[in-house]
Amino acid sequence: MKQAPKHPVRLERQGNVALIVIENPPVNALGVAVRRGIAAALNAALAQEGTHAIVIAANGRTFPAGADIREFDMAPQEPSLTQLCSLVENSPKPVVAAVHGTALGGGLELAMAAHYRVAAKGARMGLPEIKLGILPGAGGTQRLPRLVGPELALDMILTGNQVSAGIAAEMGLVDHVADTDLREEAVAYARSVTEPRQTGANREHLRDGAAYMASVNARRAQVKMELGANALAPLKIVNCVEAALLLPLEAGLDVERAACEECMDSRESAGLRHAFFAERAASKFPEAADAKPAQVDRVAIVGGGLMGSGIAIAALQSGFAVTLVEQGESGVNAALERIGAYYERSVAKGRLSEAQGAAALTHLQLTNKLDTLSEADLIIEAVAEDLELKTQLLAEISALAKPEAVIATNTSYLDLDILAQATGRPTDTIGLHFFAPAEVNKLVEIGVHDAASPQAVMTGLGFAKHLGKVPVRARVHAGFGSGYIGNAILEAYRHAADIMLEDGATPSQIDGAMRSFGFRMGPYQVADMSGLDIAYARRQSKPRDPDARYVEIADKMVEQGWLGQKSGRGYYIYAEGQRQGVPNGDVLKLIAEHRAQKGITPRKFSDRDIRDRILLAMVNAGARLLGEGVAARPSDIDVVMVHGFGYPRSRGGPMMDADATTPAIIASRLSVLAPEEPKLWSAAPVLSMLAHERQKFEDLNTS
Ligand code: T1G
Repeated sequence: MKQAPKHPVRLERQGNVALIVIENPPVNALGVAVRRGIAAALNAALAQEGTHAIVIAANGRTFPAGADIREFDMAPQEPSLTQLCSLVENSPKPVVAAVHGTALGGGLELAMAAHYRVAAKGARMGLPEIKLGILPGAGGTQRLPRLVGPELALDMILTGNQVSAGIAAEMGLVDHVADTDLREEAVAYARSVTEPRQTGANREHLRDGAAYMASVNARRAQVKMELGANALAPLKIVNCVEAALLLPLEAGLDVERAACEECMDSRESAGLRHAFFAERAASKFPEAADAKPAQVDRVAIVGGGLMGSGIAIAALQSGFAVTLVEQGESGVNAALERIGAYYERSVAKGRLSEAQGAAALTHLQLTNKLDTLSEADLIIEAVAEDLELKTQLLAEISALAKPEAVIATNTSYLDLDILAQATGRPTDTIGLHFFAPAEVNKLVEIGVHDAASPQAVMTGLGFAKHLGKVPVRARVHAGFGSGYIGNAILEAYRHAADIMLEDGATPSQIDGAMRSFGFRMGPYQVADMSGLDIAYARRQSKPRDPDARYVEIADKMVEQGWLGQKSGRGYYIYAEGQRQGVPNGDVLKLIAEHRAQKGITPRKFSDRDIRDRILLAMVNAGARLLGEGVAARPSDIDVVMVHGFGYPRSRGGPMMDADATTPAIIASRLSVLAPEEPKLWSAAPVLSMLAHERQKFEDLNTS
């Protein structure tokens, strides 16, 4: 992000009202220059003759969207945001905050320290610090309960959810919602008030201490039950809101500051902040940034199965006109049913109104006629992972598509070069690998092959961003082999797990170890959910790697008809309609026989051993992807694994986990494991990655 402008705060005048205007694009983050500017402007306004009141406003798209997250790892600089808020709150003249855009975190805290708040109609407000593993550290936990009461305050702070200007007005967080020009109405409002009104002195919601404490204690119990007794930031938030009742403001602010600092020092917060910036870095494709993306109004999706329908929904929800092509009447009806069910659920859950759902569907054209895609600006092929089927279909699509259309394949494993060549227009062809369910999962891998034009790449990137997705570039080279970033890492993950399974571990032990690491499901639970036959087909479709150890256990299970949830039996046994299974004892017998056939004497693995081996396998695979240029940055790999494969977000991702471990420890651990499976654990890729990263750092420091 660009450095803050030299003077990010201006002082203007409208008669007897002073206007403090913040200008620090892109989101008016409250970095030190902005804080100092506001403090100076406030003091200057108060020193001016005839100042009746002061309005704090911001130019650009939003009132400050928070503290500057990039400052968190630097030494604090005064005035802190807490100090600035106190300065505002103690102003002898009334201060009005003119809120527009998304006033978040420290931005909303600044607004709450003002005496009054006027919001633009479309403004949204929130305290999302919990999403960074911290808590509002500039008075949010002290002032919000004073304005809206403990219940609503805890709801907002523990979820990080935003509220609209209208709701905020109903809650008592906003005094006036502007109908026309925010600035003008804020100035008029400032003229209409005569006295400061300190939020810190507001006792309205603190009078009934017993009711307040009942809310706090109920929420504390709920947090412990849902998130566990070690949920640092959530429990600290509850403590701070409690302090708002029990202590005067200044003492409450001290409790909040200590709690915020403790959370900020946590590994969890470091992981969440890493994830925040990694997602934004991933969507930068410098190698194609100068290209102008094609204008995309109509999207055609060929294939209305689970994936195609999900992509269609995501596109409809983002305002695109959608043509969804499916084979035959039954295919079209099944797709319509899937999409209709999504909108019915959305309306039933209140996510959408009936009218919104109906309006979205008016932009959907469902057909079994392939030639309807001739008007589409972007065409996404989303049929089964079958090379012959896809190459043939892509050729047909290309023949019908208009000359300036961009063609994308949703393949996750097949060779993108071959598919791009099949269209006869490889420069216009890219990969757009969505993750199921595509209407929800935010990850899209943008597959870039040698012949893809920068414009096609930027068109795919723009489309993904317009869908609100997190795009990550995967640069594949001819013959690179299967999968982009995520599936290549996942293969290493599964390979490491299968080796331990063959050498002595059990499926439920490995799953348990990975759940305790923070994954929602372990690898064998995922395999049962996805269907063992899918991976089986893929293994059979490609030649075996002579340099890699091949574990036949999963093949033998499929040959027994144990396919996972779909057959009621896989690594686990599933009661009718149940998705939670119990370990399948027959699998343990199969594994024991398998080991005996291969002359393997089973040995014990600790949970720590299991996690280390799997993490090192993922990091090594990631290092290889970096070395081959498939992934542009280590943090891109983290984004893919967090969004696509359930890697615990609070750890940041496998590459950040590796960063948190010194290279020497990584190398020594790999040297122990390498003899068991060089393909997975040879230290070469990791060491070359670390050397490359160190060189980049040194170059940065010498430039
Ligand atoms: N600090 C620094 N940079 C930020 C930033 C922030 N708070 N918010 C956004 N950016 C950068 C972002 O990295 C990107 O940079 C550019 O702005 C556009 O962002 C004391 C401690 C506001 C909803 O958590 O949720 O206040 O990549 O791509 O999709 O209690 O940004 O262009 O170089 O996300 O339109 C609390 C975080 C902070 C809000 C806009 N605030 N930001 O979304 O744009 S902690 C937040 C967002 C705090 C106090 C505590 C979103 C957005 P670049 P973008 P967007």
